[in-house]
Amino acid sequence: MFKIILFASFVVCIVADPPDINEYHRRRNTLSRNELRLTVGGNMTLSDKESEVNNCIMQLKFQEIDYAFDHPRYYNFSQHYFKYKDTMRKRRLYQILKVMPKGALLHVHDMSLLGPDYLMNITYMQDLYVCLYKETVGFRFSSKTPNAPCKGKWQDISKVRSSVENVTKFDEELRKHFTLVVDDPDTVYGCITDTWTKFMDYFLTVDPLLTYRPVWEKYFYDALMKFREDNVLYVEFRSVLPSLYELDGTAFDPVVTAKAYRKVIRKFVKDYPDFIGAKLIYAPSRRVNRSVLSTYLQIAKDVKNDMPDIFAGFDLVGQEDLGEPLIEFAPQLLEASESLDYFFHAGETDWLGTLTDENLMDAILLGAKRIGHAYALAKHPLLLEEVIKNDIGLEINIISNAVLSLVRDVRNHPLSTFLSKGLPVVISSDDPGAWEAEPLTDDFYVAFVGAASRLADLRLLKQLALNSFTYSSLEDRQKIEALRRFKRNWDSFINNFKCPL
Ligand SMILES: *[C@@H]1O[C@H](CO)[C@@H](O)[C@H](O)[C@H]1NC(C)=O
Ligand SMILES: *[C@@H]1O[C@H](CO)[C@@H](O)[C@H](O)[C@H]1NC(C)=O
Ligand SMILES: *[C@@H]1O[C@H](CO)[C@@H](O)[C@H](O)[C@H]1NC(C)=O
Ligand SMILES: *[C@@H]1O[C@H](CO)[C@@H](O)[C@H](O)[C@H]1NC(C)=O
Ligand SMILES: CC(=O)N[C@H]1CO[C@H](CO)[C@@H](O)[C@@H]1O
Ligand SMILES: [Zn+2]
Repeated sequence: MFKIILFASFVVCIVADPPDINEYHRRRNTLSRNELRLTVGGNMTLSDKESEVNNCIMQLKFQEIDYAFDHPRYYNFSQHYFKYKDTMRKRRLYQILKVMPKGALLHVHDMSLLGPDYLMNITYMQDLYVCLYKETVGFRFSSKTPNAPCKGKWQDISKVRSSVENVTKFDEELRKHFTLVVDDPDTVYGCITDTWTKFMDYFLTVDPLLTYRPVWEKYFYDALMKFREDNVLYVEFRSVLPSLYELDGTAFDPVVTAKAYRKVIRKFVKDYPDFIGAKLIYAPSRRVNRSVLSTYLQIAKDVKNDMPDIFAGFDLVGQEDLGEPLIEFAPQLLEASESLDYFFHAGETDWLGTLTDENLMDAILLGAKRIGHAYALAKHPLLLEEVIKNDIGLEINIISNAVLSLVRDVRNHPLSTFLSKGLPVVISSDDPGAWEAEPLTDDFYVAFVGAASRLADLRLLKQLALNSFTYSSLEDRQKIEALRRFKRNWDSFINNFKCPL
């Protein structure tokens, strides 16, 4: 190992052997293999047929990434999502992910499931009144002029349309209220406040359009249809359970909204027996005080007692930096944790060391089954350990985080780290309708090509789909059935695969 060199002056030196390059390569290979095995899906074995499909997918993925590596100027994922979403959908790899079974969608919100074109169609329904005032627009379905507040005056929208000079132009302006997508996102959305202000305006505008009871039911049915077409098998959606209303002004309480969901889910599963179904996470606003929170918790318990088959659990929503932190409600939430499962939004922030950031700690201590976003988690080594120890699913919504101004270049999204460490990740889409994304394929594509390792392959995609069932709130026997159906769809995807190369 060591040579003793005697010099003429009898000074003794000890010199290390030159390292053996073969040994060096062995160690290097071990490191690289072990690291890959740690990643999500990294320990999975593919069948021969799956390996063939994988070779094709990886050739397409390498083409895209290696081209971008050589031409960073044209790297789409360092642009705003609005700039590349349409060209992305033409990629051959995207088309493959579109037809690939992707499992369950576990994080989406009630009023942003479908896009602006769907909402535009609703504005052509009968009995709809519109309140136009300066830049704002309000809606209300009613059998007579509504008495809801309006700074301008309520008008029958069909009469407005027949009186305007140019209906195309009128509709174009109206449509802008139903989407965050703009041509120049970098100027319009200068900072997170601009984005969230527009996002909140979106919800205020669409709320009265969607909460008309017949529309609410049809909207959800059509959303399930769109999810199914995107090769999603099961959905857990969050709802504020808004009060639904009828043409004569009758308003209902939140339990009626939950019942409407149950009715639609039952009908949809009957019409499409290959679909597993959907469950509700009751997720009202976090911008409330403790007494209002108590009523929310009571509603959650009532809905759970009444409809245990569709009720998954409880969460709070709204811009985390502005709402109340979970610690404000800790005593109440701790008490209710006996009877409710939690799926808290937490750590959807860039502000390390703030109360928002600490929501992660409270979500974990309150026993959350999954965490929504967990964007800030990588910065907390002990919380990371807790997530692994308690096997808490992380609902990652990468496009949402990019659109809502947390990250610009998706290569810098913490999902890269989460995947490398093999954390319990599921991919979801948050509010796909509000930014005109497909229910799940867009997020899968951006995660796979933009955030995951260049080397991550079909095993990652399959593990992500499997994770979506593992971390769902399906009961054990339902999970077994869901996995059986997923396997059937997956095998058929693999067996019918035709490589476009
Ligand atoms: C691979 O990892 C997953 C998730 O960490 C685990 O559930 C599974 O049992 C592992 N599979 C093998 C073959 O080791
Ligand atoms: C809107 O309605 C038209 C006409 O009925 C229909 O063809 C179109 O598919 C609808 N668009 C959406 C997004 O539902
Ligand atoms: C109506 O508005 C649309 C969209 O702004 C425009 O393209 C079209 O030329 C207008 N039509 C007329 C007749 O002015
Ligand atoms: C809590 O908020 C509600 C609704 O804003 C309000 O009516 C109530 O007075 C508040 N309660 C307390 C104790 O501040
Ligand atoms: C690699 C890749 O997908 N590049 C595309 C990025 O977007 C532009 C248009 O904005 C396309 O022309 C490129 O092909
Ligand atoms: Zn969300």
